[in-house]
Order: sequence, then structure tokens, then C-alpha cells
Amino acid sequence: MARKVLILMGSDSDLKVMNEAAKALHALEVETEIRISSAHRVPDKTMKLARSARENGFGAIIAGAGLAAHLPGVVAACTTLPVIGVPIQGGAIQGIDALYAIVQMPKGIPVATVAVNGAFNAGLLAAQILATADDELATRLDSYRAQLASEVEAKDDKLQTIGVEAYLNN
Ligand code: RP5
Repeated sequence: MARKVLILMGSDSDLKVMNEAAKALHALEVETEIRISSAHRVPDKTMKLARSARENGFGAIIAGAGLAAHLPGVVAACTTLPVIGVPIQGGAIQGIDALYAIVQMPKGIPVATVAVNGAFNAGLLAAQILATADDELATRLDSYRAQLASEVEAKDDKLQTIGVEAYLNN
């Protein structure tokens, strides 16, 4: 059976950003479960979700948090499933704190970190991880890449046809 992706976030204030991961995965027909579970406010729940993720059919975990963003690291400490961290923009220094907290993991416990608010890419990366063992998903990822390429080609064709000024005013 196809593996699912668990999407975790530290607060409901992260939900709008983190839902982008779900959108990317749903477009690729990957099933998700999306949960609020703070590493600081509900540590026991967070560790339970991470520890049971593999037996519950998940193949990857995406964890998003802002400020002193310990959620991805704590989750990664509790599972050997691949964990993708999403630093959430916000607070006094706009996500730089979360970026550094998530990306600077100690040796032995990796977290793959995407851009600040990069939840959509986190979804794509999770799909690519699952696609190492799922040829049909790999084919859907190829179609997505082809669609991206054709959008760029259409824009370049338009630019060549109407020129820079008309393109900018269009
Ligand atoms: C983090 O603190 C959450 O991930 C969120 O980004 C940030 C602020 O949380 P709230 O105070 O909005 O609940 O734990």
C-alpha cells in the first residue's frame, strides 16, 4: 500500500503555510494527515506521533515551526523516517531563528530543511522520497516537471512575441 505523509506543525498559526505541503502532495495523489503538535507545549504527544508514524503507514514526515523551532529536530530524534523541516516566518526576526534552529542539526539526527515558508517544496520533496519505491508516483512527478517546463516555455514564447514593454504592461 502507498505510504502517507504526516504533516506536523507547532501551532495553528502555522496552518496556512503548512497547508501548502498538503496541496502539493494531494496534487500528486499522496495521502496526508495534518496535525498540530508543539514540541514545547505537548512534547509527549509529539513524540508519540513521531514514534508511531512508521507503523501507522507514513513514509515521511514534514514538520513546520517558527521561533525556537525544535519540532522537526524532536520528531527526527524519535523516528528513522525522513523528516523535512519547514522554518516558519514570524516573530521579531522573521524566521531566521527557525531556519537556524532547524538546519543546524547535530551529527547523527538529520533534518532536510527547506526555505523559510517553503512548505510546498517540502511536499514535493516528501513525494520524491516516496517515489523511490513507487513508480506510479515517480511518473506523476515527471508530469509535474513537464508542466512546469511548458509554463516557462509559454512565458518565453509570449515575451519573444510581444516584447518586454508589452509583457510588463500585460
Ligand atoms: C512555534 O511558535 C509555532 O510553530 C509557531 O510558529 C510559533 C508561534 O506560535 P503561537 O504563539 O502562534 O501559537 O511553536
